Amino acid sequence: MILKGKKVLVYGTGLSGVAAARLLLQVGADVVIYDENEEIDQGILVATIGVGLCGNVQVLLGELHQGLVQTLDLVIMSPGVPLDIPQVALFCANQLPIWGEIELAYVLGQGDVLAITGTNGKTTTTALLGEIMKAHQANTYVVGNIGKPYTDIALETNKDTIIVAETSSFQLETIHRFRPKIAAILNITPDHLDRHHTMEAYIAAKERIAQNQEEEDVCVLNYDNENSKNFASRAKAQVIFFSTQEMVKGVYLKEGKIVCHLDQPKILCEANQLKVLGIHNLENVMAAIAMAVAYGVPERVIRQEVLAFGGVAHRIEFVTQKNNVFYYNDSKGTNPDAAIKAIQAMIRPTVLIGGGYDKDANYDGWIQAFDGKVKKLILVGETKDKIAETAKKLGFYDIVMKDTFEEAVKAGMEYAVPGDAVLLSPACASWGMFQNYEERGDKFKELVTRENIYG
Ligand code: UMA
Repeated sequence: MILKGKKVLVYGTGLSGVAAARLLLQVGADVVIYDENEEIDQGILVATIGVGLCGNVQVLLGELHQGLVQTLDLVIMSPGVPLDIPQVALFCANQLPIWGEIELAYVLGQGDVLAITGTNGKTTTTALLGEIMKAHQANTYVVGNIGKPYTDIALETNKDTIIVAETSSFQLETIHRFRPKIAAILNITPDHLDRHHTMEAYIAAKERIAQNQEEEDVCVLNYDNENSKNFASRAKAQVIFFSTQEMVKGVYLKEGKIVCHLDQPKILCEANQLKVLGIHNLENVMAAIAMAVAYGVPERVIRQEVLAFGGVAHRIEFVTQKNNVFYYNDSKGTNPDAAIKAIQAMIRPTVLIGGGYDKDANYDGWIQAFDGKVKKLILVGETKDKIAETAKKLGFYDIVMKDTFEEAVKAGMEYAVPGDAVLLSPACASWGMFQNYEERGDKFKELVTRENIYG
């Protein structure tokens, strides 16, 4: 479809909607940006889109009228907007094509798309694959659900561009022609059922990532996850598996080594050389390796990037190693459930820094998850007394209370001995001490990487 002169409604004024509107204006479309939320500041919205540079946009908030809908040629939906709402029924009744922002970018862009979906691990796999592909070819963009709309860069692409895209089930529901050269379905477990209603519908949305693939394309699947593995029999593309359990055609784990076996088996690296921790991260790494190998990236480049990869910022992120003490930043562990995952991933005696804003959480499960791994708990913030009481009630007494975040980090560094890990995984929000978890994690990284903590 030629979009110049077409009247396009962009549904949603978040990251996705703003980027889609900007792209549409750049290609000469007549754009109406719409949001159900009437409180949105139109001036700020228009300034954010950057209108004037490239054209005019009409902003519409609140109710959507049939009269306007009849004048439209196309609708671009934001991923957070469900498709079973009356407005979408109205678009369908008017036979309007409904695209997502991913479809729009794909249609207007060029290059090879490597796309990743899955219930868990999408962002980590996308980030690592992005690093590998950038090392292989500088003309690489990392986009999608990871937080950078694909439409933001669509017009910068050319036939040699590589696009590494994290794609959510929400985004995949509104693709039509989107065809990744290499796709991966990492795993599918129950999630977002409020939106998709049934597990079947959720699985179908995820599988759409491969619906337009042809025999020359590749689909990477997880042999250890039934819902991912089962797609192999329906995939049109060539299937490559990854597995930590079985020696599959693809990438697998054997005697602690990550082996890549397409034509003949080749050891890529030892699993214990990875900086990222936990079985889930091992799976993410193997998926990224499988995708990169399938694209033809030399093993030397893949190994170099895999071994350098410290994970996604603030999620059990490897920060540094000093005097054989390993520092991890899990500032995104803002609730006990997330913080439990970080402890489970630790493979060394751990000095744990926790505490923060009180969200009225229950810390029993978190303390129970210490499981002999946590040798010292350093507490700070509003919740420190409540957590200390819970810990003592459950028989954990190795607790140090600190007044400031800096003092807590300093104490963590002092208590750790060679062979230990120091983990910031607070199980609480950062408010009260920081604006957000990113600021807290950045402060931790700054303090532990400083030559002299007193400096
Ligand atoms: N809106 C409506 N009606 C609705 C729902 C939303 O009008 O029924 C409006 C809201 O008022 C708001 C706008 O739509 O103004 C928000 O749109 P959005 O929810 O699609 O959010 P964006 O800011 O555009 O961000 C989206 C993704 N959000 C979702 O899928 C919910 C971001 O993924 C993504 O990073 C971004 O596009 C860029 O591609 C976030 C996410 O939570 C991280 N993803 C889910 C997940 O990871 O589990 C799928």
